[in-house]
Amino acid sequence: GLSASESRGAFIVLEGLDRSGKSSQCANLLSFLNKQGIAAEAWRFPDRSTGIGNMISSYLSSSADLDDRTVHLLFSANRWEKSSLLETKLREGTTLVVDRYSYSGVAFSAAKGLDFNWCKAPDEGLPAADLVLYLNISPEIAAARGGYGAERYENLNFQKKVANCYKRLQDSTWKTIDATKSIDDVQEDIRKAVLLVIAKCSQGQELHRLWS
Ligand code: ADP
Ligand code: FDM
Ligand code: MG
Repeated sequence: GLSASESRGAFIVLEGLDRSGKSSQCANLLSFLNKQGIAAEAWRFPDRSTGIGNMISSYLSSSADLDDRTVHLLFSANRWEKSSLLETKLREGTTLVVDRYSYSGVAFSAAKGLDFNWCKAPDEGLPAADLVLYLNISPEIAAARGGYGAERYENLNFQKKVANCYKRLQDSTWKTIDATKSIDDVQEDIRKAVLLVIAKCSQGQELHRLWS
């Protein structure tokens, strides 16, 4: 773990329904931070580049079928396999801007009807985000943004269930962002919150673990 006095990068996660704007906002945020001279990297989960990530990708594109619990554990394993690098980066002072994390893991699997606490269990002990930016949008407005792609979970009924499960995960590390504003206005709200948490972490804010 990290001692309380060490300066480190911030662990920032963007969450939200499909088409809430996560990927656009992560890209904008990363270029903003880099222009400010702040060391930062953009990550995303699932990380489809690993062996486990390949299995997940096949599942999401429906070229493979997997049991619900099995795929849940693969998503979790995909975070665990990146966790030591993630912690090293933070310790080296790099801020991580991460597109989805354990919060998606629980919300999407619980939306299928799996038990909420069972869904949380495999991620227990992973580094917890310093800030979860929840891009809040109604499932209907999100769906109207050009329609969904062909991947699993990209339908209105399922997204409504996901939204309800996300609500159950919110705690003091979450900040709800109004994702119905323009891309630039959303980015402005995000930057304010992010600069505050980067300052806190550079002053030695302790890294927490899920699910505390
Ligand atoms: P996500 O990664 O959450 O699925 P994206 O960033 O890929 O979302 O955005 C989904 C679509 O919605 C894209 O076509 C994007 O241009 C559009 N979009 C993103 N943010 C906004 C916004 N604030 N207002 C209108 N359209 C947006
Ligand atoms: N997803 C993502 C999960 O079901 N569990 C997880 O742990 C994570 C990280 O995978 F439908 C789902 C959420 C979404 C899909 O899509 C990934 P994007 O477009 O790569 O974010
Ligand atoms: Mg995306």
